[in-house]
Amino acid sequence: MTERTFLMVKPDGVQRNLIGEIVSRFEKKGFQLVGAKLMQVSRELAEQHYAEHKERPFFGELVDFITSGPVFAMVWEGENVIAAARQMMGKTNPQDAAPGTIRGDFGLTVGKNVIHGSDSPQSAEREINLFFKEEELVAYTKLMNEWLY
Ligand code: 3AN
Repeated sequence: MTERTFLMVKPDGVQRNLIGEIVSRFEKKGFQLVGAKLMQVSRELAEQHYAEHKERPFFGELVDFITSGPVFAMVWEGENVIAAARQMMGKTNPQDAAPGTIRGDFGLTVGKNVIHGSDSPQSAEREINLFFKEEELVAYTKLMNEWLY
């Protein structure tokens, strides 16, 4: 089923020049980029984005970190992209994330784990709408056979 998901290179990933590497992995997998921007997240947006973690002890840390420098926000489209992107990201704690995953290859600590990705169709829709306006998303057809990716 074709879906859309929200992915974001966090401030540590941007500072460490990992945007290209991360975009490249999703492109090569066969997913399609439909929106992207380098941006500074405001405290208000961060608090909305992480609302479900409001009661967690690390909430303040989360908001401080995601607002500490620019992030690279993206919307990706493709077959089963929400779950597939989570697999490609690896486990939340990079120490548990398998080699070959983004967090397994590039992350060291749970607080600064390089990338965010929506965990369900509901969060994907909510997060896409939080970060992007409809006109910032570009739907287009790739000119290729379906088996050539
Ligand atoms: P994921 O990002 O894999 O969906 P969540 O939703 O459990 O993980 O957590 C959201 C974010 O909160 C994570 N990306 C991580 O940066 C941060 N986080 C999770 N657990 C901890 C923790 N124990 N201490 C500090 N930060 C945490």
